[in-house]
Amino acid sequence: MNKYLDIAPEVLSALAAGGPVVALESTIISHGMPYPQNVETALKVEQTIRDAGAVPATIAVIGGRLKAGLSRDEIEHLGKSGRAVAKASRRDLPVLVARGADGATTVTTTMIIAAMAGIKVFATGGIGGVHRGAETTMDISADLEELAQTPVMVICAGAKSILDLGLTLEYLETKGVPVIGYGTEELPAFYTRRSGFRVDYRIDTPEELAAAFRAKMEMGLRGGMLVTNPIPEEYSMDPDRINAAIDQAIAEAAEKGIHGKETTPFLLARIKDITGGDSLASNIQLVLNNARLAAATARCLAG
Ligand code: PSU
Ligand code: MN
Repeated sequence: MNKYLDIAPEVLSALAAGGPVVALESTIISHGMPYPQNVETALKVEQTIRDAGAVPATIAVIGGRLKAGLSRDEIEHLGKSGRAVAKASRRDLPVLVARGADGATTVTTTMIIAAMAGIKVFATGGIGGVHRGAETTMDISADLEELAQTPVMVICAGAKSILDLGLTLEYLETKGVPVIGYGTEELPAFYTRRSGFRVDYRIDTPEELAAAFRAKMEMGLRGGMLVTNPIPEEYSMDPDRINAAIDQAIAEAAEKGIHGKETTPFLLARIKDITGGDSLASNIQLVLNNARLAAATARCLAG
């Protein structure tokens, strides 16, 4: 085992028995949602995974240790600290670990640590991607590069239209990342079920998700797989309303000169404020929905 990695006992025994484990990220806790809903959601997501017969492993960097599986206190600590905790992407891990610091893991670093621990399935809300205007800012999330190189299946609700969804799909195609629609031919756009962009393949069962991922690994093809699972209809938002909020948030970010790793957290927080918390309720539901699919898929991969 990697000398920097701590696997929680429950996670370790599940992995040793070849049982189903689902990784969860922590930037969604510290930077993606406000306190206390972030902590409540993180614990509810863990419970949802347990109820579905798998073991949750929330991932973070705590005191310089890479953690697969957090205690309640550690989740509470990340949730309370919020944006005061470093948002840890691939480039941040060396210094955070050497300093013994804390870090909230993005999709990128959650994939890295999950792969180190031997966890194959990871549930989250949304991934980073190619930002609108990337042709001049070059703002492309490290999440896309990680999907290209690290063997973890990421189950999300698509991506928010804070991103250029068309360019994000082009990038994933270039990097050889399969983009799957769960029960849909269309890429979901996080708060809404539709985006107007097609995914590569529609898959309708956890069994087939597991089979495709197993085939990818057994062929020795590098990288992960992106599963996009539409938000349940009853929680989806009005596209005009959410898109207006997103446009406003992007305009404010440009005005304020927000850039680099601050961009995504700024936009997420503004969208939540502009929509008066309705987007948060949808966000929580889609994460729970992804957790259920991830648990079912992890069980197929284990069985
Ligand atoms: N998009 C969301 N919710 C999130 C994030 C993105 O809808 O919580 C977080 C995830 O942790 C993701 C990270 O990996 O932001 C991407 O940040 P960046 O765009 O700076 O790469
Ligand atoms: Mn970026």
